[in-house]
Amino acid sequence: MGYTEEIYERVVAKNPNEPEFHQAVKEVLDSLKDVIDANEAAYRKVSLLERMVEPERIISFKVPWVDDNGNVQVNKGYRVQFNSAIGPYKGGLRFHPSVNQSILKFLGFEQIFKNSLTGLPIGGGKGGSDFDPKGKSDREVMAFCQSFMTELFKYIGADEDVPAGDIGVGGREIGFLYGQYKRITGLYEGVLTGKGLTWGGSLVRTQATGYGLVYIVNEMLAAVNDSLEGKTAVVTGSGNVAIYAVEKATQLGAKVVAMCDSNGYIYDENGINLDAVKEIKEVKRGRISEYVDYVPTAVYTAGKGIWNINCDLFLPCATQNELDLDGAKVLVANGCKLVAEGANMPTTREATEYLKENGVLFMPGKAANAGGVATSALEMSQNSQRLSWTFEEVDAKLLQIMKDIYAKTADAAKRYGHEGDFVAGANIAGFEKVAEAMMAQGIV
Ligand code: NDP
Ligand code: 2IT
Repeated sequence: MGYTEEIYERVVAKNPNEPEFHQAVKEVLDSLKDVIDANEAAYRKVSLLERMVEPERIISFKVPWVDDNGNVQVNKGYRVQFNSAIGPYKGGLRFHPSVNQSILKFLGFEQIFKNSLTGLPIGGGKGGSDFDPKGKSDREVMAFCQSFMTELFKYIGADEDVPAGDIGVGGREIGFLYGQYKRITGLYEGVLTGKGLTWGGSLVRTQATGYGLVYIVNEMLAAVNDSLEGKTAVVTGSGNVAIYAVEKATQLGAKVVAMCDSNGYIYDENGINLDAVKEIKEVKRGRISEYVDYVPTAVYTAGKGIWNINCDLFLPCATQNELDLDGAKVLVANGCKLVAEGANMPTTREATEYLKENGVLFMPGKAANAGGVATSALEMSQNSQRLSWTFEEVDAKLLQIMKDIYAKTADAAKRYGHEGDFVAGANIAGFEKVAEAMMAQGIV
């Protein structure tokens, strides 16, 4: 048995009941096989892989808070500080009822390689809670965030661990979390990213993940002498990543005809009216079904199945494992040319393999959605400098970072004889930098 297979078996044996974590580790280790085999003795000597698959630290804590009826609620809170070889831990906080240790470990593990790909000095981490912000009042969300930070503040800091948003955590939550951090510590520092523009946030951070996704899609198409112009796209989800992916794809000439949330999907043959979606989701915090009140010619379908809509480009931007093999088969049968992951691990392993085998250009999340965390790192730079850059400056840097990620990913795949396999390329390129740093820093 090779070193990568051994490590995978060890991960499964030592971390039972963590299927999402197993899935993320398997994909990375399978991609790294050639790289590891070429350096096996050196890596084994320092147990590089054993150390890489074990989080440096997992903090888990109780989050008690009082709801609007005066009842005490208790949620679980976590921070997974996975790897600090190339910089302070960096990664989002997710508030969703499905959150558990397996999901946060998969996200933290992915974040190590994603953050490496950005070329910026950030390590990998992730955190969150099983708290569900849906249907809660602003006061309840504030009470929860203040209680969450009252525990988390002990473990984070501008040079130590810098959380940000993810599912269920946007500008409102980051505001409440930041206020509490500042009140407890007395520090006005860049300890969170995704902050508001009047209190240390960066222009373009809100748009960054969605814009970055479309920038890398543009690179993928340009490499085959094609472009977004005239393409029909389907974007799943209707949260932060999805909304700004639709905005940029539309600006670059594509027509986005469908979006969804966890209840169902909308189809608008004339192209999504994004102002309506922004009002429903960003202002009213409503459901995507309300879209038909704004555009009566659009069609709402309850339940899953957005992949049944014909498209050239499919951009999953909702959550893990949302696209399975059956969905992938429908996409291929309908002539879909490209899938790029705005979400983290939205495509199951079987679906990913099927898409690649059938000639669909496929960009994995750790490359395709890295624009968000990259712009978070730019926010950290601005906070350290005590300066704010213009929209144009940040956007130009984001564009360049996404071009570099495409180039690194394509190049690493080619170097190891997997030309066009961006899953292999992203994992290899992300791994190389982290491995070099870990080898240099001794047994820590
Ligand atoms: P939001 O909370 O803003 O939006 C999430 C969207 O996905 C909502 O439309 C939500 O629908 C939908 N969704 C969530 N869970 C499910 C589910 N179980 N089934 C179906 N739909 C679901 O989150 P983001 O847009 O920030 O995040 C989306 C994805 O992008 C996540 O995978 C996240 O990890 C990833 N990501 C986010 C980054 C960021 O900067 N925000 C950066 C990189 C990756 P509903 O409202 O019904 O729950
Ligand atoms: O998955 C991700 O990369 C994020 N949720 C963004 C993390 C960040 O620190 O900006």
